[in-house]
Amino acid sequence: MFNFKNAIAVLLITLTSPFVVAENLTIDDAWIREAPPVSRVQAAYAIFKNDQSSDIEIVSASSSAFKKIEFHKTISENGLTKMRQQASIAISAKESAVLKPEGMHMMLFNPVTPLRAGEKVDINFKLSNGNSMTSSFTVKKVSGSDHHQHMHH
Ligand SMILES: [Cu+2]
Repeated sequence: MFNFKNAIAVLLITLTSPFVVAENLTIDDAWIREAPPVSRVQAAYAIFKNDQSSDIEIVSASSSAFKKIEFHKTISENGLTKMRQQASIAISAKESAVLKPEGMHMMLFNPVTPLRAGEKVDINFKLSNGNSMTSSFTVKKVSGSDHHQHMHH
């Protein structure tokens, strides 16, 4: 017998959104910069939007496609551009944390296989409250110089 209630439940599960929501955190515009096959490090960016009335802290990130993921901040010091590792990404209540080139970013170390533009990679985030969430990142080719190529030796 056709069960209308179950049919709606299945439909809702099937309708996946382009971004992932956990609690009141939204991850949007998630992408990884395509790197040359010889590269052992590449950068990832995303917009983390906190819609709740309390702060959210992302304490770690991991992916089966990379050996290690770190949070970095690009800073200018004595005229030199440097990267500093950050312990976490903090997103204030009702605010967004924007990870973008030349700013906060994720550093992805030692890809298991070279990733080409158009491929998708899941990255899992652990929050300070013990919860975690996963978001799909799309590899994109970006023309122009990539300072990461000579920053991590
Ligand atoms: Cu970096």
